[in-house]
Amino acid sequence: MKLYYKPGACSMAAHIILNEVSAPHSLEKVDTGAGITDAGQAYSDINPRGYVPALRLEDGDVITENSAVLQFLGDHFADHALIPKAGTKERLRLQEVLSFLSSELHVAFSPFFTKPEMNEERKQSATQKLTRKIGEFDALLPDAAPFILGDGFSVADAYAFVILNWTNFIGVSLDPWPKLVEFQARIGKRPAVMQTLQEEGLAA
Ligand SMILES: N[C@@H](CCC(=O)N[C@@H](CS)C(=O)NCC(=O)O)C(=O)O
Repeated sequence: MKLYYKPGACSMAAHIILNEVSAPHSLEKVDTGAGITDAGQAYSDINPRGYVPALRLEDGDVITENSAVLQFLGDHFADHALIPKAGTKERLRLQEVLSFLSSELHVAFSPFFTKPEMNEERKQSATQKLTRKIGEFDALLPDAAPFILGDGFSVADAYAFVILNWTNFIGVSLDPWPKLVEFQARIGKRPAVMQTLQEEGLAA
């Protein structure tokens, strides 16, 4: 498999999962602004929508959209129990969380990356919306279990970790949500996560 990625971007969730399961894989960095991969290929030939992640399978097929990529990896490496079985209520819960992460929490960070020059008023309103979404995610996390779905690490934890890590780049503190601070520390200590941060050039 080959993962098209950008350091620190949402593609890092799939990268974490590939490392969690020790899957043989290669990585190709994408300059999404220029629309070109490290190997000099036009990225629009891989994902016509121009964003990461994209996962190329051994048969040449390409999967895009983080929720789909993560569910594919979870199902493909089913022995690692990183995703509930398809068709179960637990799987539905996982899909609920992935949908919230991609269409609510992830999107709430977008203004900080796409319009970094926004004025103070817009920044305040974007920050308000973002902190509301962070609070909603905090409420989704169980109080007495380490991971989003309970006792087992899942693909949703990897995605949540990556998104919440962006607070470090935009100067928003997670301190008002101690459960999230602990969550980030817990996930950040996983060997696969440390390896991924290292490989993407983001290790502290
Ligand atoms: N709907 C897509 C959104 C993916 C997305 O927003 N990717 C960002 C990085 S997190 C990206 O590649 N943006 C283009 C850029 O940064 O230039 C998904 O869920 O996979």
